[in-house]
Amino acid sequence: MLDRRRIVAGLGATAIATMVSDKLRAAASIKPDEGSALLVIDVQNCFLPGGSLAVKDGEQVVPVINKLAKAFSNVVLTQDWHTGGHISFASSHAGKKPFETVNLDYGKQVLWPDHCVQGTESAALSKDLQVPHAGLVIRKGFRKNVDSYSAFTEADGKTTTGLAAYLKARSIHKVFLAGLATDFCVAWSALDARKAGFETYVIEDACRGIDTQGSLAKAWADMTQAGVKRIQSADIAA
Ligand code: VGL
Ligand code: ZN
Repeated sequence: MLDRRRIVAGLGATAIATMVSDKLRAAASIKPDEGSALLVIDVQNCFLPGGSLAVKDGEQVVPVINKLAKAFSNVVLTQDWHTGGHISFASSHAGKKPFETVNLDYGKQVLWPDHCVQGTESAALSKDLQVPHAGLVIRKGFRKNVDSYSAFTEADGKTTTGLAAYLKARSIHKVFLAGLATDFCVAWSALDARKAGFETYVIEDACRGIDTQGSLAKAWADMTQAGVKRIQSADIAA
């Protein structure tokens, strides 16, 4: 009787130990290497509390990104960088309000409050972002008549920002995305990264979404469909 109890207890302990070690392994299973880059999307004042297009809880991504960035030797930052009177601003379309849409020659455009105008404090990167080793800042959406949510390709679907060529020239084939907003600039960048052939990860807890008219659920569905991997910051080994 005693023996049998011991055997059962022993098996239980082994099973539990296996489960625990699997969990630990799953907890930080991705180790960024020289072929990996962290893309930090649009962590700018305009998308943070008090900004003209503030993303709910947007400030919460900053400490997560600061910590994550230490695990990457390759980091790229992006800035949404619009002209005054930009075509994506509702104020540029008579009778239109923010979050309504218009059809432009390159497709449907969501209209936004004025935001991230070139050279303004609103367009500056958050002063709390601590990524001094970032090697490149990509600005996008700087042509008055074309928006660019994506860090790779403008909304006309053909004008490149040069980012894919830059990454490839540096033998980077894996990209990890963080920042704002999950359902616009992060998602569009992730989808274009897949199109350009990169292994693509979106770090969910290092992003926050705008979520207008179902955009967040749609973005995740589109990203999953395109083979984007949805991970958490805890999955990345420091
Ligand atoms: C963004 C809306 C308009 C973003 C930029 O960074 O996700 N969203 N411009
Ligand atoms: Zn914008």
